[in-house]
Amino acid sequence: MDFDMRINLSALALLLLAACMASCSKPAEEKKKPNIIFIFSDDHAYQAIGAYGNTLAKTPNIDRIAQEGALLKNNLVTNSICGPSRATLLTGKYSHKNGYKRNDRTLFDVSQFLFPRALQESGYQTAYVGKLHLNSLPEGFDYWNILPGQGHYYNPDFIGQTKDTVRHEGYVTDLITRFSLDWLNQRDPSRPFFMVIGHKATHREWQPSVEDIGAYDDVEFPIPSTFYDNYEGRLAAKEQDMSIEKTMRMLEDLKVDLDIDNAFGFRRLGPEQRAKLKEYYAGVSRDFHSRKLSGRALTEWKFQRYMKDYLSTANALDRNIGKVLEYLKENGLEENTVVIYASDQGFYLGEHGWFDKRFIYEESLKTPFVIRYPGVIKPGTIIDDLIANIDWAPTVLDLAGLSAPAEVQGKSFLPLLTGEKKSSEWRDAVYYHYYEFPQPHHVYPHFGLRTERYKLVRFYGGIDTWELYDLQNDPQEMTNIYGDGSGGVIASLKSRLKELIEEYDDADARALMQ
Ligand code: SGN
Ligand code: CA
Repeated sequence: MDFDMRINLSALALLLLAACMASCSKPAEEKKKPNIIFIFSDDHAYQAIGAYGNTLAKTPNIDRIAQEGALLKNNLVTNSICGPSRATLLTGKYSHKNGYKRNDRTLFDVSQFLFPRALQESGYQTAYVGKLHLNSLPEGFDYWNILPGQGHYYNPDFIGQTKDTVRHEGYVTDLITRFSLDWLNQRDPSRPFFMVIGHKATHREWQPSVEDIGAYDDVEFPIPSTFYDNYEGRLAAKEQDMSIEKTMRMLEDLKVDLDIDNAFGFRRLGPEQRAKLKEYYAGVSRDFHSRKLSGRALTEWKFQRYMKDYLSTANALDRNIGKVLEYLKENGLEENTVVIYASDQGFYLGEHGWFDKRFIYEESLKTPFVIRYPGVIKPGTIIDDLIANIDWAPTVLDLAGLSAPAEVQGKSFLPLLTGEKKSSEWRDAVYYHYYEFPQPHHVYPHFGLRTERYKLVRFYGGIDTWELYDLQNDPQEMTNIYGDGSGGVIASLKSRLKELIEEYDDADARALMQ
């Protein structure tokens, strides 16, 4: 072989190598990292979403995420309340491990492992916009702009990175979306991003955007079959203070005879918009007085009004999710951006006669979760497995090609979403522990577990009761069969419960099980 030929051969080899580097399949970690948007609402019940079976609610954009991706049917929270759910989102740990058990003055410990920080360290740009509700400022985010505490619906204040509290004109759901898209516009397009869009909607007191008032006025909502529950055999359920009949307030919640000009939230509005809401609720009040209702008719009227304001508030939420989806499409980001929509917990829409959350019962234990990742998650995927909110952090890390440290208590369900893992390889039970008592809503602390078929619960802190439900025969949890000779089932569920208490190292529950 002469010299020239040798040079040509090496040049050819180099060319082949270069071509392969450009087109041969790359190892997984070299694949382009996806952008991830986690849209996180507040108190938005799965029963209020079209994709979860509600035929009256208008949620086309949430439904679209589900149709184009996956819907989790059993996405359970581990402590059904706002701050604790957010602390679990950020840490992948139970409340007793991340230190945030209640919505009180606890300062969330930001020195612990927070998954957005791990994303940052791996090159992601990160942002948090909207409701955080953790008494601490965001950590692990390059950009943030948050609501103080619960925030306001109309002309809300935001705390930005200069730590100043600034009032912005507009409706909270629109503003949160606008700030999120503004940040996307100025990001570095050469690096992937992760963003939490944290909504206030649909939290009490359900104050809709002016453009959505009256959106459900023509709808008569079906009364849930458990609406007149008498709580027999369930002491904690009997002693709660979260019923539509007794707890829901005519003034602040239902806006009957509410002095809109001076009322909390509404008084922040400018005169023009305030006048529109004033007129609308004056009509509601007139209608109410003309009916002269009492007893069940009164409670049912309250339920109808509750549903109307709740779903009208959710309309802006869904519309704004649509704006985010549209933005991704217009900017060529649709293919490589994972979009997640979830709520911090479930909520009662009249089931058991209630609003609010807290209980381990199905409506507040389960929260909606839909996710779209084109090319990776098959459209129309339905996941029945028992997912818990401790799994959200490790799943997002997995999407970014990162693994969670040992202290994270959840596990990634990405393999379930892609079909790489079968249900039989997943967990058989989710552990739950709720603490906040007595205020607000007087729900006794409790812990327990939910398996595919059963739910075993122990209430404590003033009462000491056990409850057992067979969800196959009693999906609405109306009959506590704990005292009914279900001995074998109880023994095996209690032993599984003890195992979970050990696995998650819950000292308070361990002491109560002695
Ligand atoms: C407020 C509400 C309660 C609600 C908590 C917690 N009362 O206190 O009804 O349970 O927030 O909600 S209100 O009169 O202020 O509306 S959470 O979603 O933040 O956990
Ligand atoms: Ca909440």
